[in-house]
Formats: sequence, C-alpha cells, structure tokens
Amino acid sequence: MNLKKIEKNLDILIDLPLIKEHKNLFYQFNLIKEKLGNRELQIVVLGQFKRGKTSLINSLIGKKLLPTSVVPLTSVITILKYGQKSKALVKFLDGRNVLIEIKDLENYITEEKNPKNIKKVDKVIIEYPSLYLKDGVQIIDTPGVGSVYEHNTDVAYQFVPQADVGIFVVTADPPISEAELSFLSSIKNHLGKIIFIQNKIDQVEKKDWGESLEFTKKIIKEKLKIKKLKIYPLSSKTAIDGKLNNDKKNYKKADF
Ligand SMILES: Nc1nc2c(ncn2[C@@H]2O[C@H](COP(=O)(O)OP(=O)(O)O)[C@@H](O)[C@H]2O)c(=O)[nH]1
Ligand SMILES: [Mg+2]
Repeated sequence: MNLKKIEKNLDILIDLPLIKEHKNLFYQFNLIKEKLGNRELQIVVLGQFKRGKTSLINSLIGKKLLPTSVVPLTSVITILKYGQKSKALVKFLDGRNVLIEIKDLENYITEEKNPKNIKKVDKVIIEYPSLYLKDGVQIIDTPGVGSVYEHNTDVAYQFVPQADVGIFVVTADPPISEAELSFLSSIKNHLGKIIFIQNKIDQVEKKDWGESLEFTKKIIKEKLKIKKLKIYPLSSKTAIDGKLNNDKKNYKKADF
C-alpha cells in the first residue's frame, strides 16, 4: 500500500463517530496523519546523563557536531534534521527565534552556559547535510534522565509519546542504575518503540561487557516484567574515531 492510500484510509478512520468520541484514539490518529503528511520519522535518544547519548548521535552523522562532556551537559531538547547547509535555530519559550552559528550551540544547550535553562530556550533545531537525516529523519537529543537537575528529566519525558522510535542508551560500566530503571518504568507503555543500546564497550574487557550486558538485561526484564529484550552493544567513541580517521574496520566494528 502506498502512502497516499494509507493517508486516505486514515482520513476515513478519523471521520468515524466511534473514533471521534474516543479522545485519545482521535488524538493518536491525527498525530499519525500529521507525521505522515510531514514525511517525518522522529528518533528520540534517551538515557541517564553521561551515557553517551550525544556522542552516539555524533557518531551516527560522523561529525563532532553536538557538544559532549563528562558533566551533565545538554539542558534543552536539540532536534537534528536534514538541511543543505549547516545552521542552528534557537527557539525561545516566548516565541522568539534566533539563528546562530553551530559553534555557538554550547551557549544555549549546555548546563554550564545555560544553567537550569535560565535563557528560557524551548528547543534548538539544527539542520545538517547528513545522509542519515535525509527523507524526514529527525534525531532528538534529550538531557539526561535522573540527573541532579530535575528539569532535565522532565524534558526527556515530554518527548517520548510523540516520537516514533526511542533509543535508550545505557553503558557497559556502570551497568544500569535505579534512576534509569525508574525512568523505564514510567515509560513502560511506550517500550514497544524503544531500541536499547549498551554504549562505551571500548572501556571494558570483552568478558566484562558481556557480564554487564546480561546483568542489565536481567534487571530490566525483571523490573518491567517483560520476557524478551535485545540490547545492542557498541562504542560511539570507536565509531566516530573510525569514521573521522576513515578506519573502516573500527567503524564497522562499532557501528550498528
Ligand atoms: N570511552 C568512551 N567514552 C565515551 C563513549 N561515548 C561517550 N563517551 C564519553 O562519555 C562522556 C559523556 O558523553 P555525552 O555524549 O556527553 O553523554 P550524554 O550526557 O549522555 O549526552 C563524554 O566524555 C564522552 O566523550 C564511548 O563509546 N566510549
Ligand atoms: Mg548529551
């Protein structure tokens, strides 16, 4: 079935009195219609701070575009989408929009330069000419859940329902934490669209990351009462280093 036909059938569905009476279904179908209309696929990257969410995005597009750090960094939502030229638009809560240089991103999206979002940024939209982003793919970087900054967790929650796919990033070391588990419990209804990544496997011995992987799987399965769980181990660092140095062996080993 082609997209036009799906859209037509969706219109018929939305028009049914049964759907109209059911507020939630009506909202969901309209959301799907809007997404199809925009030809958008939103991928939201989630996880505790420092797990390497931003590094993973950088490794996908093969450029250290977004700032990463050893301290909680991203404090607002950053949306990455395709554009022929790189540019960044800062959208403020009061409706103002300001076009900035990519190099000035940190002034708006880092906890250090924009503590507790004092600058009242709603989100930052970055356009970048990466093939990964073509055909309506949007990657959404969120602040870390369970960080010392509560407002960061709120921002992450907000995006889960509307995204098409979620990538939840944990690490080989340390393995899964209580904060991550409690976040996962709170988004249990959306688990079907979550892909699990175990990042930073370069930091531990192969045997140790295998153990960490099994441990993390077991704990998540127990906590969320699910039977099956797949977690993809990788290293964003090895991937981006491999891409930047054109080292295909390392890049393939670390990519997914
Ligand atoms: N060794 C190693 N370090 C990584 C990897 N991914 C990220 N890091 C480092 O972990 C820290 C946090 O990364 P960042 O992407 O800012 O994490 P975020 O807070 O989840 O977005 C940074 O110092 C990164 O350089 C990885 O695969 N291997
Ligand atoms: Mg980050």
